[in-house]
Order: sequence, then structure tokens, then C-alpha cells
Amino acid sequence: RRIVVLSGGIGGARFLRGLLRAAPEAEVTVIGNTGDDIHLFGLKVCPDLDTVMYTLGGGIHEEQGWGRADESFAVKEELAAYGVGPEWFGLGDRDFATHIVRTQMLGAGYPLSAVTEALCQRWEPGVRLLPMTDDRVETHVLVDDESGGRRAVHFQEYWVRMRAGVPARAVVPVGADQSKPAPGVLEAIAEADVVVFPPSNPVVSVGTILAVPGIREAIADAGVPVVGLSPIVGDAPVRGMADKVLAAVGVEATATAVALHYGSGLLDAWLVDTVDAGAVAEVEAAGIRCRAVPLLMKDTEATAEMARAALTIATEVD
Ligand code: GDP
Ligand code: FO1
Ligand code: CA
Repeated sequence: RRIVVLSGGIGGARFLRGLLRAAPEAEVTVIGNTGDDIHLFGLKVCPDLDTVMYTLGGGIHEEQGWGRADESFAVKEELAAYGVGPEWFGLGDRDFATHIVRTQMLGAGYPLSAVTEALCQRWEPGVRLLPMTDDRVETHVLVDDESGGRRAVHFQEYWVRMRAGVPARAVVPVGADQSKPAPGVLEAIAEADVVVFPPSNPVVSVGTILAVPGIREAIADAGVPVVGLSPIVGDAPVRGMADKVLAAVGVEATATAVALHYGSGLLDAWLVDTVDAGAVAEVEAAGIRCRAVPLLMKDTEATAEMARAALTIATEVD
């Protein structure tokens, strides 16, 4: 069975671990969000690709959910001693090596998709990990400035430095409209038996991937079940501040609103948590098959059970 998953960082990566346990024989292609990518100290950092790669490859800092296990921060401290920031972004020494290799290969002319494949030869994530695009796409967030206007900040600055503490007026995936899907992306979608939207951020993770021209259309045209799992449980994100960026696109932080945001034109089936069982009828009224199952990724087995539910509901809409 060929499964395509559109993934952000932590939510997507943890789901994938469960999916690989639930369907060990499946051929899984992950289309990773690169809108969160940022250039720091002359290096290209791809947080969501790295989170998937480290999580599935056994190198992730488990509690934190991003970055490397057994990390140290000597380079960051030395940079700070030179007065070189930003100090608000925590790049560790082990993680730095990944960005150095990536930047070196990009500088030598390899596209990000080839670089990602090379990095994955070390980590053996058990999936085919593709960036959504080889082109530069950077998500920016419009916030209010002091003089009553708006200013754009990089998504990482909004998320990590500002902790999404001020309203996001708009979320703009800069460069997305000019970007092309990376090699293999459209082919993987066309050959998929099922497409899964994991419990990733619907705006800045899955939404950014869908903003690459051709990807949304390819999914709709594939004619295979498209199944999503809600990242919103009990009217709040399980983790993080997805409600802040949902507000920017005028979507309530509820499992129903996120399903309707994807829409029945794209989504065939949707899983909500058991605490949101009341949403099932609403979602089904919109033409999307819906079931309530436990959606907390407490451990790999609980997550595998979520993946099994997703694959089961997919067969029901096939
Ligand atoms: P990011 O790039 O690291 O922000 O990760 P993703 O975009 O892949 O996923 C972020 C989303 O994962 C957040 O909106 C969370 O609400 C969601 N999430 C995290 N843990 C869980 C969980 O255990 N269950 C569900 N349903 N969602 C989760
Ligand atoms: N998230 C933070 O909240 N603080 C950090 O300092 C931070 C550093 C960081 C470094 C490498 C990496 O791959 C991820 C990192 N993240 C950090 C997580 C990540 O930037 C965001 O949580 C996601 O992109 C949000 O969607
Ligand atoms: Ca992310």
C-alpha cells in the first residue's frame, strides 16, 4: 500500500511513527513543509524536515519534540560572545552539523530534495522524505506595528521569539505562488492509495504545502481517499499555538472548523477526538465522513491506533 502524508514538524513526525508501526509493509512518502525554513548564520535550517528525519531516525529530543537528543550549545554560546544572534533560536551543536552539510550541498548546486535524501541516508527514517518544493518559500506573519500599520515577521520569529503573543493578522507563504512541487511529489500523489493529513498545523504546515501550485490539484485529481486527523482536541490545539494562526485565516479552533476549512472538495474523511464526538454529525453534514476516536499521541501504540483508524475510514470512503 502506498501512503502519502503531508507533514509539518512535531505533530506530523509523531503521527508517522505510529503509522509505520500500524502499516510496516506500507510504502510511505512524506511531503514535508519547508515554509518554516530559515537562514541563520549563513546556514539553511529546515525545522520540519529535520523534525521528521530525527524523530523517525531516532535522533530527536523526545520531550522537546524538535532538535537533537543529547544536545549541547557551545557554538551558540560562542556566537553570543561575539554578539552574533539571534539568541532566541536554539540551534544546538549536533543540529548545526546537519545545517552545515545541507548548506554545503546546496552551495554545490544540489537541490533541497537531493540534499534531504542524502541526509536521510544517515538517519534511515523508513519513509521517503520529500520537501514540498526545491524553491525558496518562507512563511511570514503580518502583525500590528507601533504606528497603527502592519509589519511582516518571519514565521519562526513570530512563533519562537514572540511566542505567538500578538494577533496574527495574516499568514503569507512568501514565494509559494512561484514555487514548483519538488521532483517526485506529484508522482507520489498520483500513485498513492491514500493521502493522509496528520494532526499537523492546518495553516502553517499542511496549508503551506497545499499552497504550492499543483499539489492541491494533484490530491483532488488522484481519486483516492484523503483522510485527516484533527490537531484540535476539545477546542484547543493539543500543543503549540495553532489557534493563533487559525484566527488569521478566519477559522475557529475547533475540530469541525478545521475539517470545513480543508473542505469536502479535498477531504473525504476526518477523525476527531472522542471528546469532540459532538462534531461528527456536523462534519458529516458537510459531506465529510467522520468518526470520533482517541487522538492523543501518548505513545507509539496509541498513535498506531490512530493510524489504523485513519486507514480504516479510508477504506470506507474508497
Ligand atoms: P510543528 O511544525 O512542530 O508545529 O508540527 P506540526 O505542524 O506537524 O503539528 C503541530 C500540531 O500538532 C499542533 O497544532 C498540535 O495541536 C498537534 N498535536 C501535537 N500533539 C498532538 C496529539 O497528541 N494529538 C493531536 N490530535 N494533535 C497533536
Ligand atoms: N522551537 C522553539 O520553540 N524554540 C527554539 O529555539 C527552536 C529551535 C529549533 C531549532 C531547530 C529546529 O529544527 C527546530 C527548532 N524549533 C524551536 C522548533 C521549530 O522551529 C518550531 O516549533 C516549528 O517550526 C513550529 O512549527
Ligand atoms: Ca513547523
